Amino acid sequence: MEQITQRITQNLEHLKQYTATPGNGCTRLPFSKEARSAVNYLRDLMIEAGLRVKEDEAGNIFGVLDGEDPSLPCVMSGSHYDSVVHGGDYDGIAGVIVALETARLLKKCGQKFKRNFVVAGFNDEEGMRFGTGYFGSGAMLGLRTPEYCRKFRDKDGISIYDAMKSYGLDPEKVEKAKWKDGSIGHFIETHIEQGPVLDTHNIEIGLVTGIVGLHRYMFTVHGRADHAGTTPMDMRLDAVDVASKVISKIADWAREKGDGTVATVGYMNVLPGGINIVAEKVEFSVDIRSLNMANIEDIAAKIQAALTEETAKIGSTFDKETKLVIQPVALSEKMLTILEKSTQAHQFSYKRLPSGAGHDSLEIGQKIPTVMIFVPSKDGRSHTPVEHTDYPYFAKAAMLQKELAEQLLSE
Ligand code: HGY
Ligand code: MN
Ligand code: MN
Repeated sequence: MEQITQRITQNLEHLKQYTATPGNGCTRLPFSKEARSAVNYLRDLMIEAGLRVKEDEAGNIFGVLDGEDPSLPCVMSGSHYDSVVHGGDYDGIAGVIVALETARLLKKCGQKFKRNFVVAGFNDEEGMRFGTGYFGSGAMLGLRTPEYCRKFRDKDGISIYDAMKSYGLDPEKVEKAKWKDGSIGHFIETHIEQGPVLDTHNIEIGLVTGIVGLHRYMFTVHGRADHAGTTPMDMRLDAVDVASKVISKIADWAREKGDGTVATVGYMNVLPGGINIVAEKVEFSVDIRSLNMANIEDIAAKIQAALTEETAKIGSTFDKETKLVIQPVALSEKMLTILEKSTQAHQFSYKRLPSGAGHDSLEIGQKIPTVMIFVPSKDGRSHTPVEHTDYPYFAKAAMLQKELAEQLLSE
């Protein structure tokens, strides 16, 4: 356990430097130089671990521990290497390192398994830059096309397509990232919980039963720029007045569901943004999540109706860009049961729980038997520089992953 903890610590401590905001959290956006540096380091680690390395046309990196029969569906484990802005040092990337450690432990068994074990480092799970999400894991499933890459832009108007080209990838070939149907038999992901449950109850391991569904939108409310002093209140087309009337209701619409449904306005932009100018435009994001898709659809419909009503009152309009719609997913009971037995044998404290965060497992679990292991987030904090998890928890997850993988690889 000591040695495992030490290797994981060393790798994650090294990765902390690959951020665009040193001293203010991890900012490792897709197709950035920080992403490139992190992938280069992952490549070195995979080679050092004796894995066969390949990078695909979507910016994903894979390390393969070859089995006897590579034609059999593989066992894959991993997570994402990108981050949010000013995020933590463990979200995603820790799962890639735990998967790599799993490969090291499997290799140390000294036997050749029937199937390949594949370590995956996915690109752009967060959707932080383009508002979308699960770009790399979606590409692996054949869900990303050149048209998709052209459609979504970041705040500077740069499309995924152009960002890929500047990174040295050919977006016209993004569909080549698709793995053959049936070639991935099982997917395992370790991730920090990013919530308070494990830490509050002093529990070491979370066995994730399911992951929430999500809707993500970017709304634009149109108004008219006017002088803030001379324009009478009843003559204004004030985009902030309209947007704020609707935004102020969204959190309560989620609370009213009373079942863990959440809704967040994380991004707002007022244009032209002058202290003495009536707002011409307001852009704002909405992220709605629930294990019950009907709740999400209901809140989305309420937002649409409220914006229609409020803009009509002042004779203006609004636009809605749908960034992401994904169903909730139930994770593999077969793999959960195997993990549960291992966890009990090691006498690790554990709890079954759902995930309020989306993950690559949310995308992959739509099609492939998938399981997630959570480790505690200190004070339940994440997507912030204070995000922290004690390293021994990652070692325990790696030990559990290795035992699960051993069983699945020998089937
Ligand atoms: O937003 C999320 O749930 C995850 O961190 N991508
Ligand atoms: Mn995240
Ligand atoms: Mn994550």
